[in-house]
Amino acid sequence: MKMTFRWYGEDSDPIKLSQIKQIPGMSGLMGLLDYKAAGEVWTEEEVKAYMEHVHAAGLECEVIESVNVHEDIKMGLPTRDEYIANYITCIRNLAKYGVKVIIYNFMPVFDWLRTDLARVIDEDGSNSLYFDEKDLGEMTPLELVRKTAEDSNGFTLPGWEPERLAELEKTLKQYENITPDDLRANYKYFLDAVIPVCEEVGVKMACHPDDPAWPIFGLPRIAHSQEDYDKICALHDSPANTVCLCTGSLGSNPDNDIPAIIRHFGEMDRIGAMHVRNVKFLGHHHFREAAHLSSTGDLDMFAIMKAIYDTCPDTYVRPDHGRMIWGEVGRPGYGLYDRALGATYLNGLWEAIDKMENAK
Ligand SMILES: [Mn+2]
Repeated sequence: MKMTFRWYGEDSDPIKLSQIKQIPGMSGLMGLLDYKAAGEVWTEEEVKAYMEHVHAAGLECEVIESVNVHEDIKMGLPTRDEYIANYITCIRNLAKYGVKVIIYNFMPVFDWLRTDLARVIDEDGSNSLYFDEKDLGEMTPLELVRKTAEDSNGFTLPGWEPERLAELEKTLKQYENITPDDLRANYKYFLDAVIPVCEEVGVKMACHPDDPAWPIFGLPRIAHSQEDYDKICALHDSPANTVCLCTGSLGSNPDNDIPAIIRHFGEMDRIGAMHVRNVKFLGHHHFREAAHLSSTGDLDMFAIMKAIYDTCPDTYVRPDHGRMIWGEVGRPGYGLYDRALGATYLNGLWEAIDKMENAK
């Protein structure tokens, strides 16, 4: 297991690489070039400069997140081939500088969604990301986007880049006639093009789940259960076609047994990376994010780390969204303090599991 940390880059993340380096047991980043729009080429010069900067701080960067798939690819438009060619160039450029895993998603229009980015937790006065479908029911997609932008302390959320949302209504309309099976067919077209390149250059594509783990605004969503991921793995059968198993995203639906799903795909050698965090269920389609510690939420983090240990022990792990604590002001979900606590806790669970297994 390699413990890693999501970082948005020197210009848009208030957290410094030197701070990340001081978190015990941190091997490196799950990095990204956050200024890149979906469909753009990440040039070799840009990737090289980024990697040199990260390495100079004593950190690795073998995992890259958010090489976003252009909407035309998801919708299967004739222009998709040009964007797929750009995607392949990104894969090649990233592989050249040591990237082993690329995390992406195939969610139409929206990346993760919340109805409140700073819900105060009564027990201790911290705040965390929150979702209540009842609140969503009264909001149009456009209103939700506007509210999210206003609430995010001036930072752009992943997948919420203003340029992507300028034509939101048009895009929503285009999706009205696209069924989940259509979306899967478009997904297969994409995988058939990129996975052979990944095999050639030694990169795994890791698909992040829908978040929350059910359809939103009537859009087709195809990555929020074990059955969904079985279908995705079957679209292009290759060890390079893998899952980014995000415990908090899949775990937003209590029907998803997270340790069992990790074991299922871990045994298939189809877990490219793990995002590990906890959620607290508050009702039907109603949850908030919690500290990583098992007892503060509803996921069993020991069972999750044990499933990783048993079935995919060499994978990359990062603490996922954290709460905002100790007065920190930053990007919602991506503060330094609570994620550092999360990483330390997960490393502690790992050490205990490892020592107990070796003492047998
Ligand atoms: Mn995640």
